[in-house]
Amino acid sequence: MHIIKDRGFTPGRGDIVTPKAVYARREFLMQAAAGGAMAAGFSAGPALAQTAAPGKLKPLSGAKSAVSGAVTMEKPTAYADVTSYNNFYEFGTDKSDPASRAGSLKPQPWSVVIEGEVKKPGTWDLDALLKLAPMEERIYRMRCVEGWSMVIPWVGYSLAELIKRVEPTGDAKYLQFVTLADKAQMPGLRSPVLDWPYVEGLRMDEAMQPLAMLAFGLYGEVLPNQNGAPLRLVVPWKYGFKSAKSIVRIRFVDKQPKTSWETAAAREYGFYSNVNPKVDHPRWSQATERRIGEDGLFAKKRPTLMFNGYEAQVGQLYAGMDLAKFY
Ligand SMILES: Nc1nc2c(c(=O)[nH]1)N[C@H]1C(S)=C(S)[C@@H](COP(=O)(O)O)O[C@H]1N2
Ligand SMILES: [Mo]
Repeated sequence: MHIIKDRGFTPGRGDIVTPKAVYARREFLMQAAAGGAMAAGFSAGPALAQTAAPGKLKPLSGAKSAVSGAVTMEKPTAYADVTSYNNFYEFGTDKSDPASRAGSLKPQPWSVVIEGEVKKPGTWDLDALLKLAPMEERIYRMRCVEGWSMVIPWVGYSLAELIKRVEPTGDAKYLQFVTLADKAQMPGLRSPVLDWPYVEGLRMDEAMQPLAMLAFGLYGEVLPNQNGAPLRLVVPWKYGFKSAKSIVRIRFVDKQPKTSWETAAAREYGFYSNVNPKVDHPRWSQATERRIGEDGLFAKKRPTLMFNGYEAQVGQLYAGMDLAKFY
């Protein structure tokens, strides 16, 4: 966890538990699948899954994305780890809470309200959102501000697809994402650890960058509740807390919107929250990270990459900005 208000809790190494070794590792089939298709003389077909579906939830497949930087060749983190080591404070602050408690989340029926500075405000049903653009599988590195990382095969499409369809006005400079806050479904709301609902934001040009994604699934299936069903944001060049789960409302606004983590501790969690190994968190270094699944006794830490390795794609968005000031 990041912090617990007023209790001086220091996050970091201590709360990183070793993922249970008993979990079977899922085979990473990308090379095999791609190689096999290539050998058989097929071009990469649209339905060619890059990862094996675990067979737990409704299938949701996506074609390999052509967006620059959208498919890392790094090995995806095991499905068991992706779905059991989570931050989703609406269900509690322990890493295991979302997996054990998010069964009470009802991901359908679901709708998302679009409001503010757009020519086409309105309410989108989940079904309409699922059909809005072709689904893609994108394999992103994800870096939590706490110092751990994963590689996750998401299914979804660029947030820009939705933005274009609702036609932002000239005054739309930022987006605010509002997530579900329902005490009946979310036991963690009883604790005032954050200002509910959990809110996040992006600048318009960040939101339009094709890597910024609306995700509806992972590992070829719909999102497990603990990962933010039925839809969430995924912004791979920013710390994980920007990737808001279980979104119910998107506001187009003219001023930089408030975010839950900035409200909780502005000095520690800025609006931008770009992954940056040179800008330390006030209470710990951000220079290295622990890849979940590699944290055995002799596992080396990995160096954290500028913009989480997406500098070629997103660096220009921040040209001329002092990244120590706009952290
Ligand atoms: N609504 C909501 N979204 C959230 C969070 C949260 O507590 N509530 N935690 C964030 C943090 S800190 C991280 S690291 C990622 C974790 O996503 P994952 O559990 O799917 O890996 O979700 C982010 N999105
Ligand atoms: Mo995080």
